[in-house]
Amino acid sequence: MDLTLSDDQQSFRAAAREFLDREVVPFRTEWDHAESVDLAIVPKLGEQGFFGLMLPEQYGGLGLDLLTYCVAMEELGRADSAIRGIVSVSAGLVGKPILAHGTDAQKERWLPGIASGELLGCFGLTEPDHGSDAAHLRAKAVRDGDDWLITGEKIFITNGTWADVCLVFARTGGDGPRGITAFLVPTDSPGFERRLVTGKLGLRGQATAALSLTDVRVSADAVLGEEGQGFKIAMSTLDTGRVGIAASCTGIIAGCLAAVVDYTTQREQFGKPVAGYQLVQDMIADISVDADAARLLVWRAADLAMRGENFSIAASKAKYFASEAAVRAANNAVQCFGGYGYVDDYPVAKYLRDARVMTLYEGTSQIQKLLIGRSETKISAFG
Ligand code: COS
Repeated sequence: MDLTLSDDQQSFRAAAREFLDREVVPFRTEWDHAESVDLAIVPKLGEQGFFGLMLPEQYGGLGLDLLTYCVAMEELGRADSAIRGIVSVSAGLVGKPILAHGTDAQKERWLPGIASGELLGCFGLTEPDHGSDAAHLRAKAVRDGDDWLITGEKIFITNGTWADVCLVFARTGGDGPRGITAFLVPTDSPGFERRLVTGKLGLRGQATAALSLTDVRVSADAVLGEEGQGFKIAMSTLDTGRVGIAASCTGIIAGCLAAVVDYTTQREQFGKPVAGYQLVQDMIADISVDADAARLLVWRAADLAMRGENFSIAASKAKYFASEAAVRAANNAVQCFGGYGYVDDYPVAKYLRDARVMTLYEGTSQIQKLLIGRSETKISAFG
């Protein structure tokens, strides 16, 4: 594993940072207060290549690798996690499984729009009564001639009210993971209702929704992959999703480090910069080590994936460590800023609020630990 980025990857990072510093960073607080980003940013993110980064050129993508995607996620996480979520859900949780499991017709229909940002996707797995226990979800799809009728409830769906297509996981067979099928459902289908979830602690700029499907009719060509393979599609999609979350957490930690170094080397108390106090350097050192360790776990997982090896557990380790570290780093950053860290004049309060969800979604820290524990012991603690 090469621990340095290639020239192309470094150029991509520089261009991404320059774009985000210009188009996102100056507006992130305003969007956070408004509880919505300005959606005019979406096609600009598309033009910059964020949505199509890993999609092939034939669909309007850049055809780049997972490590470069992680670099993009890190930069997006540093700039604004709300924007990162819009990109990673549409590109990573919808575009990527369509590319991996879709028919040519499905790819032609959805991928060019996803790559340009003209279309947004959302990922309909979590239900009100089935979060961690996704294998027992209850949304149901029944056959009606050649069509399917889908009925069920989904919750905490990023991009939910904005998305054009929802990757819906619904039960088509018996209980458990083997009875689940994935469907690509246009969100303007009759019977597809969505409601904004408001009052979130963080990620306020992105739309999070509750979805309600009542006899939503889709034709047979809406099935993604094979019938009964939906859970595997969801889990393998989340493997890469978790690497992306971990990368974006690395961005939060790196952003905290930059903000803290900048502030504490200028802010004076008792006649000298607060960075000169050992107790402050103690916190800065912890943030710095967390940034390096999180990034290395992300790159290790990406490297395994790019070499075609199983990377599920490496993804869980990266996601578990980086998300916990992001919360820790943001909390330390607020401490270094004192009272100024508690208000929106500096980025660290938002980093802390945005970081908090990272240990919850795409699999809680506890789920990641149980996956790691099962892999080590060969004993499942689930169920
Ligand atoms: N890639 C491909 N297939 C996978 C997989 C992966 N990463 N993980 C599991 N599978 C397959 C298994 O191989 C198994 O296949 P077979 O039926 O052929 O044996 C099947 O899926 C069931 O797997 P498993 O037995 O591991 O399922 P469990 O119900 O024990 O555990 C957990 C599943 C709890 C790990 C899973 O439900 C999970 O990750 N939950 C968290 C969900 C989540 O992240 N939600 C957030 C949604 S996005 S905000």
